[in-house]
Amino acid sequence: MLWYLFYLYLLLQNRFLPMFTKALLKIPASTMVNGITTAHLGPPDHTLALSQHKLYRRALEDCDVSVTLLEADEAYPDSVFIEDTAVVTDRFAILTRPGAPSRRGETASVRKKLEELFGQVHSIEAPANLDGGDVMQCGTRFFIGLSGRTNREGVHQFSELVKAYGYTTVPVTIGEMLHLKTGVSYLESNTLLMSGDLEDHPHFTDFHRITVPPEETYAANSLWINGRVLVAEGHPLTSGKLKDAGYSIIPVPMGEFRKLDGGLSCLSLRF
Ligand code: CIR
Repeated sequence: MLWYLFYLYLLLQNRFLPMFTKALLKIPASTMVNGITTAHLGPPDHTLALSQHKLYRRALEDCDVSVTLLEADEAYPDSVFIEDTAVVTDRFAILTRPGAPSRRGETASVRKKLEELFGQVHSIEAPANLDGGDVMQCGTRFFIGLSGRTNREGVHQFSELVKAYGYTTVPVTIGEMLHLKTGVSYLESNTLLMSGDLEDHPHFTDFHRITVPPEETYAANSLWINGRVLVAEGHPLTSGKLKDAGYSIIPVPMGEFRKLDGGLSCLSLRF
């Protein structure tokens, strides 16, 4: 009897997992060498970035996601990090107002594509700032990092927009990190992958938490897609922990994007 209930629980849990069918990516611009960075890892190599981007795209396709590629936006060195320009679900699209002034114009080409796909597109307006990298969706709840890029007005405008669709929001004050998702990723099934400094954050204690070791904090930004997890290549301890927890892993080389503080999730919008 107990086994039957457990089996039913697993079936129901899988039944309610989201299915991502589409993703938007933007080709890295050759101007990416001038992107914003605090990493001290040297300038990225554009040619290598292009090939890493292709592998990222292939990893998404291997997870049954149909990828649309937007043209490189040479006027915007950081434009490959498309996640920061919008928050998209299967029901709605919200164009952000990126916190870094040099990135604000990146939204124009994304708006065009989202309007084609969704018809209506909402947007965050000044004086609000909000970066998609600060927005972590967990079912019908959005955790939103209050960071150097996302301000309280951004959280407020976003909350009002999503309320109309039945979603709630939880603002999260983060420390020195660039974005909330720099340090934490939702792996569905009430499970978070996170860096040690967020582990005891009061907002996250109800989740099952998998922590990345201190020498692999970059891997805290990983990406759950349709039952598999994309993890930045070169993080064996994190990959091992995820495998032990039952996840199937796809390693993706991220070296050139890391040089610009970019994590795995920031290279795509998924819905
Ligand atoms: C920036 O500083 O805006 C870019 N160089 C990196 C953005 C990374 N975005 C993300 O992780 N969501």
